[in-house]
Amino acid sequence: MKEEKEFYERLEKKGISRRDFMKFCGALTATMGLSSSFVPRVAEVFAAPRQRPPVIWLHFAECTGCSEATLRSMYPWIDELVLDILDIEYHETIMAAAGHQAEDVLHSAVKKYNGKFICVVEGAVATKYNGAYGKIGGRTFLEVAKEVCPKAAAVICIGTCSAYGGIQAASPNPGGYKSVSEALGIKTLNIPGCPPNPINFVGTVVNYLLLGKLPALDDLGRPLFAYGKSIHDQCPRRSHYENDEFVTEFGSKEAQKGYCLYKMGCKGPDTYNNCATAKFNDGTSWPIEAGHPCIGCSEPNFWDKMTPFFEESK
Ligand code: FSX
Ligand code: SF4
Ligand code: F3S
Repeated sequence: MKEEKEFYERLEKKGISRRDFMKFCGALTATMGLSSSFVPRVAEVFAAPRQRPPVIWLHFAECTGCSEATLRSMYPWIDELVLDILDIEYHETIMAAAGHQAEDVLHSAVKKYNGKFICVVEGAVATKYNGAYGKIGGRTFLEVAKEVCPKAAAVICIGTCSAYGGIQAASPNPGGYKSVSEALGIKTLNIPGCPPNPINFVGTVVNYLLLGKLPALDDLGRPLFAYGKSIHDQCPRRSHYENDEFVTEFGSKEAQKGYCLYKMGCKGPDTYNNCATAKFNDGTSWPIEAGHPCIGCSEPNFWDKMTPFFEESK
C-alpha cells in the first residue's frame, strides 16, 4: 500500500493524474485483449511491482528509433513506467557507463543473471565476413549476440530489424545481415514495426508479469494480441475500398474525403499489426489516419517485398 501511495505521488509530481494513468492502463488492457476487469491488476503491475525482471537490452544495426519510441514519444512518462517494472541492467542509450566500464557491466550482468534475464534486442546481426560489418568494443555483433542471447530466459526482438533483418537485410545486403533468430538459430518473441508501437512491447512485458508467461505467438513469433489481424481488416477506410472509392493523387478531393489509399501503394492488406486500434503518440493518429499509405513496416523483408512504396501492389 505504501509503495502504491508513493507511486501515485511520484506520478502527480510529474503532472500525471491517477485518471491519466488509469486511462493508459485501460488502453493497455484492451490492447492486450483482456477484459476491463483486468484494469486494476494491470495498474498494480506498475504501482506495486512484485518482481522486476533483470533486462539486458542490446543494440545492433538499427537507428535506435525503437528505443526512442519506447522511452520517449508515446506518453512523456512511459519511460518512468518501463523503468519501474524492469530492472534494466544494460542499455547503451540510457546507461551512464561508457567504454570499458559498459563492457564490464554487460559481462557481469550476464554472469549474475545467467538463465534469468530478459534479453531485448534492437537491430540486425551482420553475419558475412565473420560479422565484420558491425562491432561494439572490438567484438562483432555476432559474438555479442552469441554470448548473451542463449543465456536469456527469453529474447524479445523489438523492431523489424532484430525481428526480421529490416533495412540492413534489404537487397543486396552486403553485410549478410540477419534477424537474431536466423543469425543464432534460436526462437525469439518478435515485436516488429519500424518503429514498433511501444504499447505492444509494454503489453508483452505486462502479460509476462501479470500472468507469468509470454503471450501467445503466431508462426512469425509475433504476439497474437497485437499482430493477429491485418491493417486492412481494421482500417476505417475499408468501406471506401469495398465501394471502389480510391485516392489517386495526394492532396486531391478524394484524399480530403478520406478515400482508400490502395492505389497510392497501401500495403494494409498484406500487413498484420494493430496500428488502427492502438494508434501512436497517446492514441493521436496512425499512418493511414494521417493520409499516408501503410508501407508494411512490420512485415518480414518489407524493404524488398513492399517496394515501390507508393505504387499499387501488383
Ligand atoms: Fe529498425 Fe529499431 Fe526501424 Fe529504427 O532499433 S525497426 S531501423 S525504427 O530503430 O530497429
Ligand atoms: Fe485497406 Fe489500405 Fe485501403 Fe485501408 S487504406 S482499406 S488498409 S487498402
Ligand atoms: Fe507500419 Fe503500416 Fe502501421 S506502415 S506503422 S504497419 S500502418
